[in-house]
Amino acid sequence: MNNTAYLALGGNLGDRRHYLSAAVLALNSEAGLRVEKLSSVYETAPVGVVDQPDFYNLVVEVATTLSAHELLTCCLAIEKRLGRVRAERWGPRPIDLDVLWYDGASLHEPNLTLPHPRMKERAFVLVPLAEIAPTLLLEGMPAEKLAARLDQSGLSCLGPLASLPA
Ligand code: GSY
Repeated sequence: MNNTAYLALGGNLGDRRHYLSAAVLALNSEAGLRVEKLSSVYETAPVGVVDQPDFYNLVVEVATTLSAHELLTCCLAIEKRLGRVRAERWGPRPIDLDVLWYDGASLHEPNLTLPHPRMKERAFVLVPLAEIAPTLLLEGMPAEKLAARLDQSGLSCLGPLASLPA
């Protein structure tokens, strides 16, 4: 598997732990994709539309032979399989999988911008990312430095996914 990518997972409807576990399992079952690292799970206050339930968020590192577009297609298919209906853009959802970073690629296409255009402002993405990839450079700055600059008051670290009660 010759490419490394980082994906952000999150959801705030239904059994949030279950949806994260199911998404990680689904990713690992894809041909040409292996989950290499998993951050802790963070319970996070909603950003954007604030009048919705708190999210569970985590970030995974994957090794893959898929292209960035194939990886996006795979993420969208997993969301759909797990019951996500894309209704309100910033609204509540059982599970969301975003491609954050793919082998340092810089892409500006209608359905895929890489690195993810909003990741640097989002503590719910950068804090778990910095946990598993502290030295990853985003526009020349290590993820851990960028994360340290963000307001983390809406985040609470719950520990590893496997240790959360079912
Ligand atoms: O972009 C991902 C969906 N999303 C989230 C999220 O995953 N976590 C938090 N805390 N707020 C969010 N707002 C949106 S939209």
